[in-house]
Amino acid sequence: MTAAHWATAVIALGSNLGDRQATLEHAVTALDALPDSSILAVSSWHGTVALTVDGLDPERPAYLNGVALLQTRLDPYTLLDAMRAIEAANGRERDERWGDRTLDLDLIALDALEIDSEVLQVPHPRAHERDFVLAPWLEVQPDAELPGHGPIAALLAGLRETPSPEVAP
Ligand code: A4P
Ligand code: MG
Repeated sequence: MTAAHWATAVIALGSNLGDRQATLEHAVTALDALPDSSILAVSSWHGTVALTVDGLDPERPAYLNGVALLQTRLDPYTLLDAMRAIEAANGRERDERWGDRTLDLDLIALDALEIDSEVLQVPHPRAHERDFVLAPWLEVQPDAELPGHGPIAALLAGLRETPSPEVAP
């Protein structure tokens, strides 16, 4: 379904299996090809240590993470379905929570919209505490605010008082 107004979706991309950069670039191309949608900006790819339910785990394959801004008229649920289809087309299998994956696409924010339903929470409930989301987002939208949490520059600065390791891409 198409909403009446254009909005800017902040989409976080992550991969820690296979040819990570090629997968992320395919995903950006696929997002740009969605109906009523076009990519406005894409961050660089950041090498990051895998965060698991037990904490940061340097023994797991490292991630490449980035953020894309997508101008879209799709409603949030249609966009989520499309993102899940792109994950599936790129070999995503779901088993373990926060497990290794070829592609993860998370909807971080959609303008100032707030949604808290069973299948979709926007803003993404863990984005404010994630260096691997905030750092690439800051590159493409330095003045951005995360609804409910404030400017992302301040959130990232706060996290970096207790730094998490980055690894080479
Ligand atoms: N869902 C609800 N809200 C959203 C949203 N805003 N965006 C639902 C996307 N999905 C949303 O996600 C589980 C369910 O969340 C979906 O069915 C959707 O309806 P999933 O992608 O199947 O599973 P997941 O990604 O394993 O779970 P989750 O809880 O979304 O994980 P996160 O929080 O995305 O974390 N370490 C590094 N270094 N880099 C990473 O990118 N990513 C994760 C995944 C863990 N560790 C990481 C990274
Ligand atoms: Mg996810």
